[in-house]
Amino acid sequence: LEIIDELKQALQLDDGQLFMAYQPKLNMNSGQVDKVEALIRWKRNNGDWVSPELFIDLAEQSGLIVELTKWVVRVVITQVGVWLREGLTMKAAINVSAQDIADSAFLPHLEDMLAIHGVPANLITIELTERDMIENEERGINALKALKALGVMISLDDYGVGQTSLGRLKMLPIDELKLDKVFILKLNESHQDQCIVQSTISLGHQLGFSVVSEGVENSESLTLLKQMRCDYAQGYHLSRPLPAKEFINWLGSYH
Ligand code: G
Ligand code: G
Ligand code: MN
Ligand code: NA
Repeated sequence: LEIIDELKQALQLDDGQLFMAYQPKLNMNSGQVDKVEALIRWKRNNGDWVSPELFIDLAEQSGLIVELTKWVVRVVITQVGVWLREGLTMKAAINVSAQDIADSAFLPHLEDMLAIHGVPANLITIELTERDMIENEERGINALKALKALGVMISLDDYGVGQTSLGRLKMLPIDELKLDKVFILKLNESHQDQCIVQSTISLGHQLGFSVVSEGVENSESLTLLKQMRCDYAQGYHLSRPLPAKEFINWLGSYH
């Protein structure tokens, strides 16, 4: 079987081969982990792992991404609802593609899931890369505005490595800039990265955006980001993406 057919089958079976991992995002203003990024994982029944880089790309090429993202939205909102009823208010960010935003069924599905699981829209962030935001401009921007009107937050993922001009940046209906990890991985060692990150945080704040750094791998970088007034930090220094139960264990021992 082709990988893409196996993926389709895994989605239909929903037998645990596909699951979501949750990576903590530290709110640097409060010092609390109040948010996660949800990242899909696939462990085939034969024990092999398939990289999301590979199968997300294949899913985008084949159009299966629309169905996959619907599954992701359902699973993540269900989880956030379960946590809420257990007394834990945890925000979650979901990665989506240009095709999802263009799909007229995406917003109603999201709205349904929020209603069914009693999850306030402001607990959910939609992450889109620059490339995904730029695809089908006008229509995409209108769809993002409709999502924003629902109350979900919009984040521009992998910021700084794509083609978003500053002129476009001010036009996009976003709430958050997520600095690409290439600027963060060696932040502690690189004067240039420090200049870029500090400037982007200032720019983001002056445009009214929250700024997130991903790829924080050491405590020196975390300290620098705090000094630079970055709003959220995410990376292996805090935790790798973890299955829900492991994330909750991690959270219990984090302080
Ligand atoms: O998680 P890493 O965890 O290796 O993810 C690799 C790539 O796959 C990243 O670019 C990430 O945005 C993307 N990705 C991970 N999970 C999802 C998902 O649920 N949906 C989409 N569209 N992309 C995802
Ligand atoms: O959606 P996005 O492309 O931003 O996905 C984030 C990717 O970065 C995922 O593949 C995730 O597993 C990975 N990641 C998260 N934290 C770190 C980190 O500290 N270092 C590195 N190298 N990768 C990270
Ligand atoms: Mn992301
Ligand atoms: Na990304």
